[in-house]
Amino acid sequence: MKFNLSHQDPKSKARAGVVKTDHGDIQTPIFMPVGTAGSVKAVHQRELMYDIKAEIILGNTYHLYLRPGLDILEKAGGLHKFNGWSKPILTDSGGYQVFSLAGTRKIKEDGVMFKSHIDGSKHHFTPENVMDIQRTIGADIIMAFDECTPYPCEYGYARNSMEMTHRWLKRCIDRFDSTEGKYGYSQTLFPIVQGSVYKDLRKQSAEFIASTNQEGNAIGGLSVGEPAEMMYEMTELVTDILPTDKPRYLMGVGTPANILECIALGVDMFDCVMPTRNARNGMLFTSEGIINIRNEKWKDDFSAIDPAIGGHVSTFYSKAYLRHLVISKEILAAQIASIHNLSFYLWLVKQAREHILSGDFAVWKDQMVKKVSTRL
Ligand code: PRF
Repeated sequence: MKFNLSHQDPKSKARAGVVKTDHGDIQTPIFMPVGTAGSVKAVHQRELMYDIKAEIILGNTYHLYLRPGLDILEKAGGLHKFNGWSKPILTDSGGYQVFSLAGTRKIKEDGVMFKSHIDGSKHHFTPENVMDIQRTIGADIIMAFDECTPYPCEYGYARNSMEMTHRWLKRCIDRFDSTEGKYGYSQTLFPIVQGSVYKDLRKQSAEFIASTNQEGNAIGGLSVGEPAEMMYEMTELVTDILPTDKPRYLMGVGTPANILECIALGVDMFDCVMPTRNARNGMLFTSEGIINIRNEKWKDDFSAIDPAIGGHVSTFYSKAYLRHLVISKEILAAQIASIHNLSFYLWLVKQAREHILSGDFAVWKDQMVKKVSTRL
């Protein structure tokens, strides 16, 4: 993997660049649709490629390891071959998913024991086997095994957890460096900054992560319930320390406004279930603001979902028709809404990139944050 930083916004910390992988280039800043179990829910791969114009998608180690399992993934020749997505893939390490299984997991220095949410069977994740599993899944970018602390989190717990995440990272790097990709293309490991909402811990973690000198870096443990201002403060503190010549990935963020604000703080990559999950509940993100499509007011609005962003689904189907599908519980409702919301997120980061390239990002961002946060 290579990262070429091409532009720096003069009035903010926003950057534009290109991440180069063996499965193609990613223009940053970028949003990565979440495909937990090898599928972006309600969206198929041709739509991801040609309608949404996704450049990279996510998969989850935890889900893919439990089902279909490593035997099948290896027999298929890796996740790209299995699901037919030939562009870049990033897999999360399972750190976050396992920790959200409160009650059915035990965290120790060696790793985490957990029970499958599918059949209750017991499993053990360690920094080493999580590297091996991600080698078998075969994503282009793989994530270190970390503990994502909850919010709120006591200082002592946050410190011990961060220190364990750092020790786990050394084990991840050792294992990653002593193994190779199984399918003939290269993989890159991103370490993850933790430290909850404590400035001294965040600083210490960012310095440690930077010192490991990997090809990209991630920021975890945010957007877990803390106020947005706190998330921005921690993000800025960390981006000020992480090397400028490597991509920065803010995990699990966020709303359109969160993404624009964090691009302004120097983040290059984002992922979030929000566009797809909220689509399935009838919440649409548009260039004019947020729509609850179930609302009576859309029942005879025959205007396109969002003519401004282009793309077939957003310009072809009307709000009234989509509302009808949602109210009638038609499967097509989830498809149209998911494709629209993802198209909007990809449109938004592309606009951000263009404004960084043309030098007026900061002014555009302030106007856009207001627009995209409006409830219509
Ligand atoms: N760690 C990992 N995955 C994540 C997070 C994290 O802290 C978050 C936090 N927002 C989302 N996904 N491994």
